[in-house]
Amino acid sequence: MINCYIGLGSNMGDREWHLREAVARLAAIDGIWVSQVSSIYVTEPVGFTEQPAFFNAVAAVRTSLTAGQLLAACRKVEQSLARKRDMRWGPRTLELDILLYGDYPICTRELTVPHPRLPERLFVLIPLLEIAPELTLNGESLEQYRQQLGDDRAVRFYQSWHKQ
Ligand code: GSY
Repeated sequence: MINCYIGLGSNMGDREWHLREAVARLAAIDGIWVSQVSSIYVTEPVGFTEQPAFFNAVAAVRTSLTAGQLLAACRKVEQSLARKRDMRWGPRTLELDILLYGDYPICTRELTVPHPRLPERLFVLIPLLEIAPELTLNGESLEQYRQQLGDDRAVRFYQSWHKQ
């Protein structure tokens, strides 16, 4: 069984519902067990900035799937939620990114893990730190990466995953 982390993002339609439904649909797939989900954060768009704010979260999953099978499962969930994305960096109903697949580095045409932009994205680092503060990447703690990025006002707590 491999411990993995999946980043979730949505900035179209009912953003909270997209994240919650994506986690439920991932959990319904054979070979995927969702063990923890971070809070939901409302985050300013990175890249193309003239688009609505994102909701972001990170899920910890245990899986018996290969990385390729896990990627296919993520794509299936995106498509089942009618993923819309007209521009490469533009708005999307749902994006699922495999951030880490155990300790394994993966570099194929479809998938690079650890996710190459993880260290520079506060909208990933902050929810990931919330559920896995002990993780390191290339010998540096996630907290060190977060501190190097400095100003974190673009990533704000929105709601706990488990609502009271
Ligand atoms: O890579 C995920 C899509 N994405 C996001 C995102 O999820 N959150 C924020 N804040 N900015 C983003 N830019 C892109 S592209």
